[in-house]
Amino acid sequence: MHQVEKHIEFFKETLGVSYVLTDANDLQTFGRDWTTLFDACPTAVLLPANTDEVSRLLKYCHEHSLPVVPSGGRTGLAGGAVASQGEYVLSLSRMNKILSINTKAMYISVEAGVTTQMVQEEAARNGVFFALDLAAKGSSQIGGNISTNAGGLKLIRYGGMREQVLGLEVVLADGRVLDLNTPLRKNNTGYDLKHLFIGAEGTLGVITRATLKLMPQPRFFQSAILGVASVPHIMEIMSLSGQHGLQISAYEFFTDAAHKIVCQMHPQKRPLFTEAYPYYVLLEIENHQEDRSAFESFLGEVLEKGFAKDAVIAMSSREFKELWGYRELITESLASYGHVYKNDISVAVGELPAFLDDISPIMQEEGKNDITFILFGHVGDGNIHINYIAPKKGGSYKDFVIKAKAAEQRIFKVLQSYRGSVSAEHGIGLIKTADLKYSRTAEEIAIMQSIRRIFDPKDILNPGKIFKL
Ligand code: 2HG
Ligand code: ZN
Repeated sequence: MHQVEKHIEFFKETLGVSYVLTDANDLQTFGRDWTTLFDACPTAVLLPANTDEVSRLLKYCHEHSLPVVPSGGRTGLAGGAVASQGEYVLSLSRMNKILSINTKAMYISVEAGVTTQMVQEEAARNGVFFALDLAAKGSSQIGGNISTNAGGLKLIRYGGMREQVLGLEVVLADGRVLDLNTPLRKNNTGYDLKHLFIGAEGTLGVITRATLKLMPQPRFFQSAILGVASVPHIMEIMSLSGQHGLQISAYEFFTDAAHKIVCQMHPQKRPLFTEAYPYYVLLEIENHQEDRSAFESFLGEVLEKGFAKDAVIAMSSREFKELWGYRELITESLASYGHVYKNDISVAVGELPAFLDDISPIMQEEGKNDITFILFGHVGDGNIHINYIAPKKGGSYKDFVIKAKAAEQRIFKVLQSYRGSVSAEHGIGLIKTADLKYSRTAEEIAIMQSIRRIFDPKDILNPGKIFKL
């Protein structure tokens, strides 16, 4: 029997025939994430039902040196879940149970395949709150969120995924199960190994279970979108909110070009203001008590001082959703517009205005090469998404990416001088392996390689992702 057939036979015996997929459509679906740069080419998709099955699969793959791509909701934007080299995709989507929720000790315990939204809804049903919020929450899975240390829309208030994790269960490359899954809030007994797996993009182990923090449910939300003339004004508004004692839970921005494309692709979305402004800021305040006056007096001062030119305030939960739509629809609108290439960078929050000034001549020059730059993102965290776009009729995607990458390298050199990050939240995956050097020193990369060798000496877990061994 051919080697591959022997492996498939073993997987079918272990999981049951229905849970080993080799059909061309399934391979295409499970072999890619939301990036479009790579071809999907896995050998098979494996769908274990529990930790024991994951352990048996990995033990076998380790013994036979078979490459494995751990796979969550595949909403990633860095190619971290792409299987383009005949790998075996290990999808945790059948492991989607909420295991327990404790509203006194404020934690929820789940299997890795539950979606972010399922956790949010289970928390809300129990009168508490799970703080991670992402535009992709309906599909993104907790295991993937942890493996990529997802950031999202409320990081400014609650931190990213790392801050939500209390405990983890992880299956190592050779099948050993590492049980770090306690709800302890404090534990200073040596190295806290769970942190190694958070943001490791599936290269150090496969996360099978997690215990996550819960928070009291905020009851009152207020939000507004402001039309703003300059980036320094965006920063002034943020610091003024602090002076008014407001607890900001989201501070997002987008340029007029982003706004125009959302309105173009979604005709039901009318332009926000009669006049166009260079930037729009979406800010959200969460409160446990209703207090409209503080928000209103803050907005009054923002307008009076000229930091914003105009404001639209959500007066109901329908309007609140409506306002968020202008921000959350950007990624999808760009994808339906044409060719897209993405950056996901950060600098220290206070350095954003200077950084954007420094890269503005690059964007202007490169704009002459038929690239339009769309800026948006989590400005309150210093995390900017730069999307390079062009209409499809202008040429092939491949040629467009070559041009976009040339522009990107110029931007990354400036970023390096700010000691910024080439990936603030999406990760390195396959897309940014050559760019890791802009944000990490040779010593750091060497140490990361040594750690990876300890956990995965045969390099079977997500080989080639983040860096090569
Ligand atoms: C977001 O903030 C996501 O909406 C996607 O991180 C960003 O499309 C992007 O570049
Ligand atoms: Zn983002």
